[in-house]
Amino acid sequence: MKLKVYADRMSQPARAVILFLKLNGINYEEVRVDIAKRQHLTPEYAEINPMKLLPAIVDGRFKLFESHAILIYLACSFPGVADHWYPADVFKRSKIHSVLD
Ligand SMILES: N[C@@H](CCC(=O)N[C@@H](CS)C(=O)NCC(=O)O)C(=O)O
Repeated sequence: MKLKVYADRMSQPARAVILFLKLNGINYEEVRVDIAKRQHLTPEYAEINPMKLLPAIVDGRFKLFESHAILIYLACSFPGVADHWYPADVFKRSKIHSVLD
């Protein structure tokens, strides 16, 4: 089942997730959720993200929101993502966390 990304490209964190996917050649389906039309406030979207914010992803039965958590999940879950995105080395990884946090 293809990874689904719930996004409105007006959203910077949504764009960050989409850029990461594109740069790493990860196959995904973008589901447009229009903030201006308040589509993120529907009960259907609340099933995806109870916080009713964008972005969010659904990967099979797994749902996740918060862009930094999503980026880390993608870096760790998809083969072929270069180590520099989320390094195994604890010192280098800590530098990534200091930027994300
Ligand atoms: N810390 C969250 C921020 C999510 C967020 O605030 N998204 C905004 C768009 S940039 C949103 O969905 N706003 C809709 C609203 O506030 O009703 C993340 O990085 O995913």
